[in-house]
Amino acid sequence: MRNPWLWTMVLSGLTACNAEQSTLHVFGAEAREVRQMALVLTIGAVVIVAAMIALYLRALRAPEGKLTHHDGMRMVLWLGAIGPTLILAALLIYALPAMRPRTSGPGDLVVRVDGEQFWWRVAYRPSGGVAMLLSANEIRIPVGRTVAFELTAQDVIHSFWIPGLAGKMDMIPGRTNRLVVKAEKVGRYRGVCAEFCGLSHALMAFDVIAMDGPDFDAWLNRSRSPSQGATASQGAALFDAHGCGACHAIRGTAHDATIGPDLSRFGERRTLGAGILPPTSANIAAFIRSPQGAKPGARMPAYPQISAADAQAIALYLKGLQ
Ligand code: HEC
Ligand SMILES: [Cu+2]
Repeated sequence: MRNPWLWTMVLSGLTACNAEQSTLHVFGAEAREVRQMALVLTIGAVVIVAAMIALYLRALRAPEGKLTHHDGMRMVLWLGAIGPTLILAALLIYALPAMRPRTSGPGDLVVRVDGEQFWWRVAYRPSGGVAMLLSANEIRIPVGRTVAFELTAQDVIHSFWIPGLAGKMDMIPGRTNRLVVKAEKVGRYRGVCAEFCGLSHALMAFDVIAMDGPDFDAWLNRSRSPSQGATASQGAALFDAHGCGACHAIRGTAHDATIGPDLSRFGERRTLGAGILPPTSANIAAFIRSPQGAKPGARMPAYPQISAADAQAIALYLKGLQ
């Protein structure tokens, strides 16, 4: 404890680690491979650096003139050319299998995710000709089943990264990239956008909820039906009156626009504004009146003309959508 600053730095660094968004706490085979490789690389680097230090100390202690020019050249050849070539070749051979794209079959669940400024459009496409289901900012997947993410973007390049599940994959306008994963553990994990995409790039996250297979099927079936809570209320009337339906969809109502996030089951989501705020009615009301206050550059118009009480009523209505 001689240097309190050092300890403060180390400890505050550790508080940034949590199991929800971590490459060390994995719940998928691909992420496990990445972690394994990082471990091998770290150990290898430590061994090499330790060996260099040992060599350096030996050289310091050796009597002058002990090393001939020939010895020096031989060392450069081994440590500078042959050694690195062998190490890099071994690493390449070790890493090649991990680069093989994972295969997915016709029966797998396909989830299409579009990167938007600054949120995620999610579409589930189960096999067997079952209708597609739209959602946003939260992705549910079944444990133990292969899930193929089809990733693309509407505006600029984003990157889809669920550290606990797999490596990063770019989302590129006009192109569909595939990321095939299989979750091994039930739980909630966090994903983020890993490619700078504009003002609110750092405010673009999502939750991944890995569920038991039967729970997932039941959830998917339930989600297709009209949104519960979409009944006549003051909030519903205000939602209609202010034209929110021009951009948002709520299943079971007349609103089916796809410009903004689908709100059909908004009340079920754990976050507001793509992973950034807890969805309390106060936060939702503030977001409606000033989306840019929470997310600079957000593509939703501000509604300062809506009174705080009316915004609260809309928030209550939205929270009830399941
Ligand atoms: C011009 C299109 C547009 C209109 C009109 C609009 N929104 Fe939005 N809304 C968006 C976009 C785009 C986002 C995503 C913002 C982001 O996270 O970057 C959004 C996000 C939201 C969210 C957060 C959704 C989530 O998953 O966290 C809520 C809630 C919301 N809007 C409610 C409303 C309400 C209520 C109104 C009417 C008063 C409204 N919106 C009008 C485009 C619109
Ligand atoms: Cu992004």
